[in-house]
Amino acid sequence: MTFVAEVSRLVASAAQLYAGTPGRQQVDEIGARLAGPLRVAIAGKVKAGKSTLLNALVGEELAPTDAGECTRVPWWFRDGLTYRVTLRPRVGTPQAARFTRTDGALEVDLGDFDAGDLESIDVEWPSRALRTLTLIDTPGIASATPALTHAAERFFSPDDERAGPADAVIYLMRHLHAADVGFLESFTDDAFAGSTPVNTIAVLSRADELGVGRLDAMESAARVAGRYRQDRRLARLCQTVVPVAGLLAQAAVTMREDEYRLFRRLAELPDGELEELLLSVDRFAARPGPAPAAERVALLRRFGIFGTRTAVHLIREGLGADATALKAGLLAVSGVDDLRSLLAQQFAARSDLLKGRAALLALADLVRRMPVAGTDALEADVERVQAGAHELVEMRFLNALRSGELTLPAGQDAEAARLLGGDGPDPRARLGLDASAGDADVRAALADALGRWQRRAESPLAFGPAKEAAQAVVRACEALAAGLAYGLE
Ligand SMILES: Nc1nc2c(ncn2[C@@H]2O[C@H](COP(=O)(O)OP(=O)(O)OP(=O)(O)O)[C@@H](O)[C@H]2O)c(=O)[nH]1
Ligand SMILES: [Mg+2]
Repeated sequence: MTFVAEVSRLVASAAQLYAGTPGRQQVDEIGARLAGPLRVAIAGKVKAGKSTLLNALVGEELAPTDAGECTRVPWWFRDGLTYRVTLRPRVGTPQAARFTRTDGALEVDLGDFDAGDLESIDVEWPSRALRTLTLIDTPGIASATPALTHAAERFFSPDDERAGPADAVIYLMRHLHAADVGFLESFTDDAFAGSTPVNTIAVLSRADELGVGRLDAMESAARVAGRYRQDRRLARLCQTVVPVAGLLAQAAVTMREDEYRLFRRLAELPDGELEELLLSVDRFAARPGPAPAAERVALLRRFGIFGTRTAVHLIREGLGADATALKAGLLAVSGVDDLRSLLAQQFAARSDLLKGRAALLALADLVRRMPVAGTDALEADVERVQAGAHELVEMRFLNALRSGELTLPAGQDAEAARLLGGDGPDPRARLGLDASAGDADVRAALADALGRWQRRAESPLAFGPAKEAAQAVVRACEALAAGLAYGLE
């Protein structure tokens, strides 16, 4: 039985045990969460660019963004059949909310509620991007406004539930700061959510600002992100760190024809004149140039100086022959395409595992808080699955390797981490092969890896955790081989 099927079976027995009791609703919620899309929260300090990045990922300007402190309550964005916004108060029943969408972001009427009264704002929005991932925009941590920090803390570590509401986290930071490390530590602290670096990706956000709007800003940002990846503290806490210019991504994905035309006109200006205009926002607005000043300012506000410069550069290089081409070029430069592939590879591909693990934690928590007849046996079952599921064992070893808690003989760490799914769980990523590698190559590489790790697992010199890790790698290879035999590659 697959891991997720096993977890579903446990949820079904819990539903029977709790029938007719107050615990039943919680079991239903656990079941619904297991069946629904993976829940990914976007977290970080105030003004890290969380809402902007969320919009870029959804492909629409939905979440309000602002230069002032903006997101006061967690906003959930899920795919739905209709457009609907629901307010979930901390006390009392959820209520439908009126909303408008005039110039971009949603404006939600809170009615008689204060933001502080709400646990969350739930937005259902028909969207392809939200079909595989439910995205949650969260208030900033380490805010000067204690109420916001509390709102973020309440979301990530609710007192009544050990498993927090998010299955995975995209953590935004502008520069590495003690508060970021503190937050990631608390999120990845086993004592609370059983969370691990496997479900956290860090983003070096507002990356364009690192280069003060220069064309090579993203290259500077990539170097900084590279340094962060080498930072031991961060390596223990997240999968990887990638630079993203969220503002550019948000603007590019929602680019209009008139904006494209204005970029073309800017691209036709003589070099010196354009550079003069782009020296500062004020100049861009004040000096005469193509199109009315208000239109130019609106463009600059949406794309930023870096985005505007990049758009003009791409057009001049012949990479923006039409709006679609320019959009694709800008999205690639923004880093959001790379982030999207990482999300697919690291989160979506192990969605069942991450959701199943969250469901086990929630079940374990429920049976402890609200024991009823029969929950003793259920608790033991949950523990058995938690301890025995190969997918979870893999994840534990992967985390131990990443955190440096476990070290293997020279040179074996990287291969073990890869085979355990560190670069993504699909067979080619595990075997370190190109995505285009043929089946024969996959089989050959697998046989090779299996033989090598079997010898290591059985070596009389191997003992303790290193031996167990080698056994876990062998088991991972065997699972791959079984998958290939069934044509599941
Ligand atoms: N230059 C630049 N500005 C950005 C970027 N992302 C966001 N911003 C700007 O930064 C400000 C804050 O952006 P938000 O997306 O609202 O940030 P947030 O983290 O959601 O903020 P809070 O909800 O208040 O915590 C806005 O003025 C954005 O336009 C970026 O990639 N580059
Ligand atoms: Mg926000």
